[in-house]
Order: sequence, then structure tokens, then C-alpha cells
Amino acid sequence: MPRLCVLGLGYIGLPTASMFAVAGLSVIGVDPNPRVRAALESGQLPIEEPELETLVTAALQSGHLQVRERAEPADAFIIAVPTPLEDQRADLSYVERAARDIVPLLRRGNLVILESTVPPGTTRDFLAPILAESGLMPGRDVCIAHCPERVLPGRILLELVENDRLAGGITPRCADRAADLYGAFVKGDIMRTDATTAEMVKVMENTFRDVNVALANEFALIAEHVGVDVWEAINLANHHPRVNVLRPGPGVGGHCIAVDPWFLVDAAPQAARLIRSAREINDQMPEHVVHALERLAPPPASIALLGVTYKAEVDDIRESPALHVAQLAAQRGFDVRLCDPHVSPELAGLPAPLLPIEQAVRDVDLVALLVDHRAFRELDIDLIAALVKRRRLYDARAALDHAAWRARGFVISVLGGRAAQAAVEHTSA
Ligand code: SAJ
Repeated sequence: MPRLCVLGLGYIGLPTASMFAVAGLSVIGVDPNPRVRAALESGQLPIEEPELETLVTAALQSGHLQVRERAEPADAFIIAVPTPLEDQRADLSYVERAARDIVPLLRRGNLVILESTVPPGTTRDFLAPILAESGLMPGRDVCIAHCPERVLPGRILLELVENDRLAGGITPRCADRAADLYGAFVKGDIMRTDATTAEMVKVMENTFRDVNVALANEFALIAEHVGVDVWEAINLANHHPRVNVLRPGPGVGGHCIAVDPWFLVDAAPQAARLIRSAREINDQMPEHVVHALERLAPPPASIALLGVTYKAEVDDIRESPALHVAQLAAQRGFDVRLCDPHVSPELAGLPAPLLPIEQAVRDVDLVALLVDHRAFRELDIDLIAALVKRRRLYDARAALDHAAWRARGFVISVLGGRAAQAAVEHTSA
């Protein structure tokens, strides 16, 4: 039975290690963070993801997945550590640390795979030279490949198995070895290429999405200017057979789409003009939302901000535009209350208290939806209407049933919509 060592048990490493374990490989899952290890040892998940608990429990109970603090000798190593942004450049220090942990363990015939998203050239020019310090020659004595993950948080387990996958080797044989490994559970096509192309493809995919969201956001800003409802306009435009405009919103967050395009800007600053503009447009959306809130209820008004995570149905707040809105609103002097059923109230560093919905909306001047969690779409509107001081709603995702809210006397403004329209403004006071 091949032995695999997965370094990093986060959003990608944990599901990947568990998949391999359930497929029958003997897997060592490594995470230096004692909280992650303690959570897994006590049967809890460090992250929220549909079906993941069942998979991880099965992997641990089978004995095929074992959690460790340090890497151990194996036939193959997978590096799945963060590559955060530092001054708009990739911080490769976690990759470097993981690679240096592997160096003393490397043996002839090993395979090392980098899954973390990295700037083009990293596997060949950064990872391979570190691994060469073992005295083994990359491409000849050890195989090295970049196999980026492409899974969507919220659908990770399904997409890990079903999505087509890239195996980018520093040599064709390295690509073949990597493809063979993932064949243990991947049902999609495994496409072989070189490592740098695989790196470029991964970053291009996320950049494509970022640029398209930026276009949707720019349409929303223009629609507000010319007095058109952008949601109606997008719906009508998307009837064209070759048009698919994405959804405007309070910005783009998460650990990938808000980060990866900068890797291309950094690689070729003169050429990456559209990509840089898209990043700037998306990054400026929280400011636009806060301006809208200021117009609806000037500070020190009290506001309930619904949603803190970077998108619906996840617990991840990394680069969250909703969190950015909350920070800006607190700085501008709003009395801010936060509500998000997916986020633990113990989470440190939030700019305002995280409260249950009844407390968050009690006596507020304005309710603003920032994340379209199902829990918010299913709110008891009568209860909210009875609790708030003023019945005003701002919807940054066009996700709520506006007719139902309006029927309870709410005045509604929508990001990208026409000016707030409700004949009569009711208050519960
Ligand atoms: N967003 C919008 N409007 C949209 C779509 C998204 O405002 O129409 C916003 C979301 O609210 C969120 C951000 O964009 O803040 C990103 O969300 P997402 O669902 O588009 O993507 P992620 O970051 O959860 O996952 C992406 C995926 N990449 C692509 O779809 C090209 C996923 O397949 C990647 O594996 C993942 O990045 C990653 O790890 O790289």
C-alpha cells in the first residue's frame, strides 16, 4: 500500500488526505497547528464543509489517516499549505517551510506534489532547488509536480472527485507519476502538462472569475448612475446565448479569487492592466456599500449587518468583503451589530459584537444584508419588523424577497438597484 504524507490539513489538505485514505492509501496528515490536531483527535472539524465530517471520520476510523505534527517518510508528499498575499506578492514562506521539512526525508523514487496556488515558475524555480538540497536530482531521482486544486468551497467533496484535474510535472514522467496518484479517486480527466503551465492555468481560472465579477460590479455602479435596475438588466442580457454576466455584490473575497490575480500582476505589471483594474474595482465595493449605508442612515445610526463570511454557506472570513464593510462602518461611527450563523461567536478580532438575529436587529435604524446565507433568506420578517426601530433594508446581494419585506413596511434599497422605492416609510416606534 503506497504511503502518502500530506502537509497542511486546511480547506484542501484535509479533504484530499481523507479521500486518499478512504481510497486505501496509508496517509500521514501533518499540521503544525495544535488546535487543528486537537480538533481532529476529538472528532471535530476545524472547518465547515458539507459531508466533510463523514469523510474525515471514515478516514480516521479506517486507520488509514493518521494525524501528526511533523512530516514522516513516505512514497509521495503533497504540500497543501497557504500562500497568502504580502504587499500584493505571494508569500511562499509556508511552501518553503514544508519543503524544508521534506528534504531530510526524501528518498530516491519519491514524488513531491505542490497543490498550493503559486505564481508561475514556483515549482521549477523555487521548490525544486530546495528539494535538490537533499542531494537527489529533481526530475531524475525524485519527481516533482504541481497539481492545483480547483474545488469550490461548499462543494469540495463532489468537485474533488468529479472535476478534471491538472498534473503539471517538471518532466513528462513526473506528470505521469502525479496523474497516476490522483487516479486513486479522481473521476474527471487528469490532464498532463508542465509545472509552469499548470501554475499559470490555475491562476488564470481564478483571474477569469475575478475579472467577470468586476464587470458585473461595474455594471451595478453604472446602473445606479443611470437609474436602471442592474439585476433586471443582467437577467435580460443573460438571455443572449453568448452572454453570462455574473452577480454584483459587496466585493470579492476568499483565499483565492481575491489573491491569485495579484500573482499575475506581480509577474508582468506592465501587461496585466485589465487584471489590476478588476482587482481595484472589486476591492472598492465595500467602500461603495458603506457610502450607500451612510446615505440611508447617517452615523451614528445603529445598523445590523447580516453576514460576515466571504460568501454564502461557508464559515470562512478570509478577505471577506462583508467583514471589510463592518470594519469601515465601525470606523465611520456607525453603531454596528453583526450576525452570522456560520461564524463562531468566540471568533476574535471582529469589529463589532456577533449576536443572534433577535439581538442584532433590536432597535436598529437599518438592516443590511451582506451575505446571502440561506438562514437570512428564511428569516421571520414579522419578527424583524417588530424588533427594529426603523424599517429600512439594504440588500447588497439582491437575495431577499423584496415584496415580502415591503409588505411588512420596509423601505428597500438594493446594490445596483434604482433609488429606494417605497411609498410610505413605517417605523415601529
Ligand atoms: N462572487 C460575486 N459574484 C459572483 C460570484 C462570486 O460577488 O457572481 C464573489 C463571492 O461572493 C466571493 C468571491 O466572489 O466573495 C469568490 O467566490 P466564488 O464562489 O466565485 O469562488 P471561491 O473563492 O469560493 O472558489 C474559487 C473557485 N474558482 C473558480 O470558480 C474559477 C474554485 O473552483 C477554486 O478551486 C477556488 O477559488 C480556489 O481554491 O482557488
